[in-house]
Amino acid sequence: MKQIPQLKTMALMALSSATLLQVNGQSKEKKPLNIVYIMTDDHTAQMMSCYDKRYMHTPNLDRIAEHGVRFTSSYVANSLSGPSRACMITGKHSHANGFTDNTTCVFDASQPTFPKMLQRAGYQTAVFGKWHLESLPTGFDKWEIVPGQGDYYNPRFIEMNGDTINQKGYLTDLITDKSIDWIENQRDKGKPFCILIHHKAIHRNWLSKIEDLHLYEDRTFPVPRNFYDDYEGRPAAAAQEMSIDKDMDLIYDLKMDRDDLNSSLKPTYLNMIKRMNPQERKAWHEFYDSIACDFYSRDLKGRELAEWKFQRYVRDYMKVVKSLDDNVGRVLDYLEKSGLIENTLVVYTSDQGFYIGEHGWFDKRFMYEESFHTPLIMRLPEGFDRRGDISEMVQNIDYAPTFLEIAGAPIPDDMQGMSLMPLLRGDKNVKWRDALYYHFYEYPAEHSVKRHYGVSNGRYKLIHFYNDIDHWEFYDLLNDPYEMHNIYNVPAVKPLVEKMRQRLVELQKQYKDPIISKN
Ligand code: SGN
Ligand code: CA
Repeated sequence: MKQIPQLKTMALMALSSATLLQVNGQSKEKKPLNIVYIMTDDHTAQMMSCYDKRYMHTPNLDRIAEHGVRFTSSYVANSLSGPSRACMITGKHSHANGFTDNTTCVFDASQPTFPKMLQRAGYQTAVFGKWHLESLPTGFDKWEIVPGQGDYYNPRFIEMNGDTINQKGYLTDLITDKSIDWIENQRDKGKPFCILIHHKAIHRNWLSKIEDLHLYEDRTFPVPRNFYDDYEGRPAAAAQEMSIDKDMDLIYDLKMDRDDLNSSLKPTYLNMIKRMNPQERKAWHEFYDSIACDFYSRDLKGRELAEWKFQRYVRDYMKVVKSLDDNVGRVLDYLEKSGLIENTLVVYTSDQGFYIGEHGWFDKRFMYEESFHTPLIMRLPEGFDRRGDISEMVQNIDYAPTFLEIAGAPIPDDMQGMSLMPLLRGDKNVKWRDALYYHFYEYPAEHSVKRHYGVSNGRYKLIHFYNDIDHWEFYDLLNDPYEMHNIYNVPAVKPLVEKMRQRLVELQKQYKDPIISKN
């Protein structure tokens, strides 16, 4: 076990009901900490006002950060849903947990995961919502998941007995209802608990709640400064198929449907609309059909069309965030009202970041900042005084060891993440990592993002695209935060590149990634 004995003792103390905690000068009985882990899908930090004020206000997410911490250098290990979820529950990189991509993998559910270890440490565990690991959840006292990507409207849920049931309502609301109901009525209240609330929101194709359809329609946003990227010196970026201009489907993504028009994704879109009840469908058509009528009458071309698509995309995305933020508010209100908030850690994150027009894109996958980064904010319980920003580089493999330390459970030696507890406690002289490793595998596949691995130390980033390409990129994030200039071949930076290449190989060896870079 790699846990420092002193930390382990402190974590065990958290479980002892006899422990006294000093709060506002008064001694209080210290109860074991509960964990409420809320993870959304494709929610990027640009769309959270606690990170970025350009787009929208997210008052409830901001509540989490205000009463706790905001991680400013939070990253994923492999920017895709299933892989991120596998990294998160195992505390291991993709090659080590076996779930490298969404298209070919089935998660080996017999392997050790933090929910199983929390159960052994005396916790009640539950997960509701998107699971996306192909095998069924293990290590949970209660689970109810959506099949695959899930449906926004009147969705299907898979229950623990294997039955698939249809439910009425909007998915973000339903996942929240089920989660609150489990905490309030179903769990064993004699035990601490850990609940994973896994939303489908804000995943493509951004179907908002009917009540929120009208929102943000009076707002227009400047396109990001690198919206018109020419991908010079970056052949993998040039080869992608996730461009708002070229690949975003007018019908499926932007809801500009008309009876006489077709697209490859139109049948999928129509199936989604079919899930709505007649009133919902009517309101939907009333809203989008007039926009479509106006759009087709204008026959936009070139940059005008690209920028029009960007505005529609941003507005629809924000509408889905709005109901997510409302539902996060419902969870926080419930925890406050029930008094549970005092000894509950609330974590909010996403399975990865997302492009909001940067490089002209939607989607994720690349090790470039917008999709390598993922939001991470935590509302801290009583006794944790740390507030504000934590700038150390953290990764989604760190969540599992963090939760184990909170529960006073041993952290297995082969877990590759680091517990965030020293950062949350504000320990002085914390010895933290100086670089992060990343590896993306899903290619050939949708959006055509080539396989790559890389290392980032926050200032410099080295990426190797491989498989049907052999191409290196090197970025100076301080001078080129938008990653527009690949300076890999600039002679003056050669020593820096070599240093980062060494670090990359060290990390590949440390994490035992069989791909170890040869160059
Ligand atoms: C779906 C989406 C993709 C998306 C993947 C992975 N296409 O296949 O745009 O990249 O999911 O997303 S769609 O036509 O079905 O909307 S992930 O977050 O689940 O990894
Ligand atoms: Ca995702």
